[in-house]
Amino acid sequence: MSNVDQPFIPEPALDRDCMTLSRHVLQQLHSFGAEAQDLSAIMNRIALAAKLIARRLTRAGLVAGALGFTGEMNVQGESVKKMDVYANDVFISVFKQSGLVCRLASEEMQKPYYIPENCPIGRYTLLYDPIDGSSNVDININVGSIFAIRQQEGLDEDGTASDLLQNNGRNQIAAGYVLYGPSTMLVYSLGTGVHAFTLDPSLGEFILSSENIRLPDHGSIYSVNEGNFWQWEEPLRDYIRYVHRHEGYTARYGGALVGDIHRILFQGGVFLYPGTVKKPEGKLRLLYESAPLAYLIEQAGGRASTGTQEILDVVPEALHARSPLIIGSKDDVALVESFIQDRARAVEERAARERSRIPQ
Ligand code: FBP
Repeated sequence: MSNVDQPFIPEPALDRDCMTLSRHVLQQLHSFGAEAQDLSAIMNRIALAAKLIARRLTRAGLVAGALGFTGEMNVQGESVKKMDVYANDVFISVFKQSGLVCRLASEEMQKPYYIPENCPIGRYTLLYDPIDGSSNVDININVGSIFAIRQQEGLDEDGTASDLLQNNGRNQIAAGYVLYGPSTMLVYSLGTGVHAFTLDPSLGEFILSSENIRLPDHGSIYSVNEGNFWQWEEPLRDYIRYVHRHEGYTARYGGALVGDIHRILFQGGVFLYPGTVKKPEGKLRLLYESAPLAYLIEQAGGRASTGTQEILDVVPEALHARSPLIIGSKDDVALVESFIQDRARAVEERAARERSRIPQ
């Protein structure tokens, strides 16, 4: 009796263990065509970068020169960690000889990096933050990597990446992050839902662990560095006073955006990195921190805002442009925004009253 007569029903564990990232991408795209194969291959290279960085992080305390500062400052004006440089080089190395990604832009590089052998055949740009939460690296607390894939428009011969400054975050064709925590997880979206994979070290493969993740409309968690309280505009202070005075709120802040967003993705709530009086644009970088995470969270039913505009509608003014970020469950983001709108309305009403007092 041949096997065509008996449908092949693999045991559940086997079927699960075969749902690798590259297979899931093809399944999501319902295609084995060239574009789908390219995106599947790109995601597979990002997975390799994540494995290499995870290996380095898990043994960092035993590897000479893995921890500490390089003594350099990066384009953000921040002291560079050795792990930042290692991780940045890993992302470049995994795309060499791929014919996939022509240009890489990262938090650690002033200008984009071009892989000549991939250009112009490689039609994609990778934007990434190689190590998110660098301040956690040397004390063994979780960190992450953040990535977004965009179509490269034009040849960008002058190397200014001007095409990236003409479009908003809705131009991303895929985005995600890697969380280097007790287990290493990769969470991504191609615009068809948000899916999480867990690295199985015994297989060396990222295996699907949660599919079509949806975050609740409201969560009890608020995540913000309250140490900046006196640097914020009044509406944000009003919001924090509100959650301090109301039952049902709990503070969680890990010092690494990826870790805080991962918690909110699974439990709901809101993360805030507002602008300050001195730096109204805030700290976080739009193209490789805020926009990729906004893409994910919107796909999971949440929202991401600057306070007055959807993050995905913001067109960057520069490669390393920053933006205030309020992200998470949609009711909680709306609550924060309401304090900003109330304050703006009060200011406007006061101005109108002033104007009405001036004899015409
Ligand atoms: P890096 O990508 O350079 O680590 O910066 C971003 C970040 O570390 C976020 O991960 C985190 O949410 C935030 O900065 C922490 O900033 P602060 O120490 O000001 O609270």
